Amino acid sequence: MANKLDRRKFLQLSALSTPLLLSKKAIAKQITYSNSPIVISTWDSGMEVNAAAWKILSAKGRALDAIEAGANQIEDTINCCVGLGGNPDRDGIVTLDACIMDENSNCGAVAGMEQIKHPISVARKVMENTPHVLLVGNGAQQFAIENGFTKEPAKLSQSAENTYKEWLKKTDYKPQINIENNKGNGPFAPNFFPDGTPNHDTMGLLAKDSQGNLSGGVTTSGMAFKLHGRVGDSAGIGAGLFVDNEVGAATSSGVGEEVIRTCGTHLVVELMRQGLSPEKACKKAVERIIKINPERAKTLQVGYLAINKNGEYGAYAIQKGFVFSVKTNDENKIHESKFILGA
Ligand code: SD4
Repeated sequence: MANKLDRRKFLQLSALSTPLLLSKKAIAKQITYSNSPIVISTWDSGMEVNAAAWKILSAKGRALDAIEAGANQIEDTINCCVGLGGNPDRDGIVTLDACIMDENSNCGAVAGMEQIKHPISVARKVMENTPHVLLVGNGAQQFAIENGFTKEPAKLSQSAENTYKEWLKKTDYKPQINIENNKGNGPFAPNFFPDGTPNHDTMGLLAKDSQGNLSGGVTTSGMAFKLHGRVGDSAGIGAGLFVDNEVGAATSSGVGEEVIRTCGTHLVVELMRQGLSPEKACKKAVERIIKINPERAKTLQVGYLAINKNGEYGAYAIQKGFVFSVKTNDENKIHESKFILGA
């Protein structure tokens, strides 16, 4: 009898205490993770971008501020693919796309904007100072000037100028979208041009701050030698960037048309919501692109990069060659993304 009672008591007690123990464990895990800031960025150029963002994150600053600082770092650097030194469109004009999103689902973007050095900061102003999400072209530039940004001429980096001149010689005046004619820069870029100039690509970055909040941003001059007026995924919330503070965040690099077609980063975040790890979610989103048109996918590159609420991260690409940079308290390095085709 005594035994029976003891056993019943024990069962009652454990029924009560198990959820308590479990939830304590879960909370402890959350607290550990939420105290650990992290920033991840597309490409190897993300190392310097992460360093700029880390100054803010390590001082317990807000992820959104870290994103802007990181993106500004590369916008200030003369390179082929971001900012005013970036690759021009087929008419030789540099047009910039950028977007930003915070932990409260606030977002802002600019597209096809000319002669403004920091499109990510203009995107942030769109988010904070207007009821809108996206401003384009002259309207975006006008808004930027009204908000204190100065107009300055684009100055192509040496590599952007060289490849544009080469492209003019060989091209049919067609935008380059596939692997065959896009080896010199863009989504199939080697990390360095033959003359040693860094060949950095579209910058997408995601951060979690010490409060556990997520934010993200993308900044780019877009696909090299695109049609004038073409806007890629990098200005598109749900395409080049998506953040859901309950779940995670994702960004993309590569042929924007494929990302837009599949609402790529929104898809990645929704897959994480269903329980997939960042890497598995990125892989499924890449598979979606391939499934839609396997032949076309063979000629294209798209890479996804994602982080979840716990600070776990992952990436996946269609082809070999996509790399990303990670900075946490414990690591500061470049990772190679896994890929599907040609494996
Ligand atoms: C675009 N996604 O304009 C950008 C280009 C890019 O690596 O990411 N290139 O489509």
